[in-house]
Parts: sequence; structure tokens; C-alpha cells
Amino acid sequence: MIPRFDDVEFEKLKKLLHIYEWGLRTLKTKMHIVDEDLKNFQHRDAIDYIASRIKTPQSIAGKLHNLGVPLTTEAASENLFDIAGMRILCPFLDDIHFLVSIIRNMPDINILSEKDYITNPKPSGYRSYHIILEVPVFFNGKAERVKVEVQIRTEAMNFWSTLEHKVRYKYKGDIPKHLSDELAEIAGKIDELDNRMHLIHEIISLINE
Ligand code: 0O2
Repeated sequence: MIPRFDDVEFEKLKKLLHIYEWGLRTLKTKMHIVDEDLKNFQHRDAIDYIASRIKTPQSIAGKLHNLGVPLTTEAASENLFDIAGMRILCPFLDDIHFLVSIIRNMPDINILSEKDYITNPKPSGYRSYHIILEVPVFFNGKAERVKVEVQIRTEAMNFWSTLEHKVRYKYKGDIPKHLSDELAEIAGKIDELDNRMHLIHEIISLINE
């Protein structure tokens, strides 16, 4: 049976999700400004695309249920780090760590954790850089901190992970071995492609200099 929030908690959750939305919008504006600054003043195109989403109440309820914690807004904000999610797609490999260092230098952003699946890919072949951070927002006249999960990866890595996510969903996480082997092999090819594209880009940049 699909778990649901009761009516009181659902009303509280709707309010909480507004605050997450403001946090996400604040971070999105910051990243768009970074993008313009890089393009206009540093001649660098490190961001191709920024996408963001707020988790649905159903998905939040499902995740809390799986964690075995009560279906409350308090439990959601304490236990879930990806209620607000942002994905940043980069053209080239070196743009990922470059953007991570920019985010680390933002004075009002508090970084809670980082996972570097670029340097250490998951056994599935998944590559991406994950940062859980806190963004300041004003709510009811006082400053609150909103958690956002940021995933940074190349377009090619995103192509792979979108398909793999669909396969994972289809097989409810239990992907048949022949398919997971195939996906892991393709992930390796995508890594090679990212590295070769990066090299060509480096050569062109050197020639331009
Ligand atoms: P959804 O449906 O996208 O929200 P853990 O592995 O337990 O240490 P955890 O909590 O899974 O850590 O966090 P992690 O590893 O940072 O993963 C967070 C999100 O990254 C996942 O969210 C996925 O969106 C994505 N992700 C992680 N591993 C994979 C993978 O192997 N394949 C794909 N396609 N995506 C991955 P959710 O909540 O699991 O799923």
C-alpha cells in the first residue's frame, strides 16, 4: 500500500515545500549569475543546462516509509536531503570540479557533504558529483537554511544515468545481469568519450591562447 501523509501533516508539508522552492530559486539565481560571469568575463562555458525539481509529497512519503520514520514534515526535513534537487550539466569533464570549487567559495552557502562519483564511480557505472548544501532563505521574518542536493555531471554522463534510472525503475532496482553488464560497459565507453572530448577541447583552448 502506498503510504500517505495525514491531512494535518499534508498542510504542514505544503508550507515546507514552499520554503524549499525558495531555497532552490535562490541557488538557481546564484548559478545563473555564475554562468553569466564565466561567459562574459572569463570566456568559459562551464554550464550547459540547469534543471531543478521539488520532490512530490508521494515520493517524500515513500522515502520516509522506506526509512522507517514517521510520515511528518519534521521527519522529512531531518532525514531527507534531496527534497530540493538541482542538476547542472556541463560540456566537459574539467568543468565539474571547476564548478564544485566555485560553489565551495560561495560565502553564504554551507556545504554539508560531498560525494565524488567522478573520481570514484559507483559499481553500476554511475558518474556524477553530488553536493548537499544549505541555502539561506527568509521566512516569517527570520533566516532559515534550506537543504538542496546538487548533482553536477557532463551531458554524456546524464544521457547514461537517465536511461539507467529508467531501467532501474522498470526492474524495481533488480536489473537483470545482462542489462547491468551492458550498462556498465556503456558507462566505460562514455567515460572514454568524455576524456577524448575533453582532450580536444584542451588542445583548442591552447591554440586559442
Ligand atoms: P531518485 O529516484 O533519483 O530520487 P548511498 O548510495 O546510500 O550512499 P544515497 O542516499 O543513494 O547514498 O545518495 P547518492 O548515492 O548520493 O544518490 C542520490 C541520487 O543520485 C539518487 O537518488 C539518484 O538520483 C542518483 N543516483 C545514485 N546512484 C545512481 C545510479 O547508480 N544510477 C542512477 N541512474 N542514478 C543514481 P535516489 O533517491 O536514489 O533516486
